[in-house]
Amino acid sequence: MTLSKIKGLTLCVLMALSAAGQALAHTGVRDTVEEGKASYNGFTITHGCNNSSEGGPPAQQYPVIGQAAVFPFGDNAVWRDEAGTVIQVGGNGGGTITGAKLSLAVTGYSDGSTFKTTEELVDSLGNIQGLLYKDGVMAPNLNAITPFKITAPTIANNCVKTLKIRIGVINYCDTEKNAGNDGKGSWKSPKDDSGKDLKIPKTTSAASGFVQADAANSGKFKDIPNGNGDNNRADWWFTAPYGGSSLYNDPDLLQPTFWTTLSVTNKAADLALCAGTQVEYSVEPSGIAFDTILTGKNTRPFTKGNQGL
Ligand SMILES: [Cu+2]
Repeated sequence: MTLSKIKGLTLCVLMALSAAGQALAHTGVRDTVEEGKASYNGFTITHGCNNSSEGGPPAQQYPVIGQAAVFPFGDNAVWRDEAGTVIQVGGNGGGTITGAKLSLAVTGYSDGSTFKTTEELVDSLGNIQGLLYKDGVMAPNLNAITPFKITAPTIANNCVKTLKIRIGVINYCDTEKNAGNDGKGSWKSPKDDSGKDLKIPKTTSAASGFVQADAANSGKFKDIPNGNGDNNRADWWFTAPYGGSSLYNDPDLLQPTFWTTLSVTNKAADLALCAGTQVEYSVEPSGIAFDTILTGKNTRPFTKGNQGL
């Protein structure tokens, strides 16, 4: 575990403690889905971006200014059993689902409440494998949902009670950054799609006198000439991609175990037919999926170049 991840965890623990009754949460998926059903769903953004120097205590949170997601699909789907052992790459996960290959029929919503623009990221055959949300900002002390639609596969294996669909999600915290230039240069206040500064609701408390520091006087987050700290360009909500990734391999940003996860549940009637032990399987996008869908070009303006993002 790296300093930056300890740092990030500390922020989450602090937040969980300060918000009574609220579970410790990273970016997740709003609703579980029953097998075979379509779901108008969304990613849950439960806190803003961290801002601190390497190894230092979290200073305050900064706005999430965009998000990208890559879903498992077809030949890029890595199927795992409950122990995490890979069952199959591509195909139907050794008979886990009824279809020949995984296709979630991912669709973006045209109505973005937090981020004005949603783009569908497609492969060379036009299949939607990812989504990019941009042109907006989430005030760091609020929460947000970024919408998407999928259709859950039908589970063929009656002993699989839950199929955990892991999605590679990135919350962006800065623009034109990569592993090489993160921590250098200034942090620029978020802009809308016409280049105007975005107004961000302030968090204040008359009782305690708390005022979100950077937005205190203007209602806008001001540029920070010395940046927002190293490893704070984005929050990655996935572990090292299977098969390796040439774009997403920064140990400072990769999670030790966490994935943003959509749970697909099997029907009770199907589970009643299981003669053995009920298990949870998972499926995730491979390194190839990350490298071909969340390319530098597809993740502008948050990234720069096409290596070490
Ligand atoms: Cu978190």
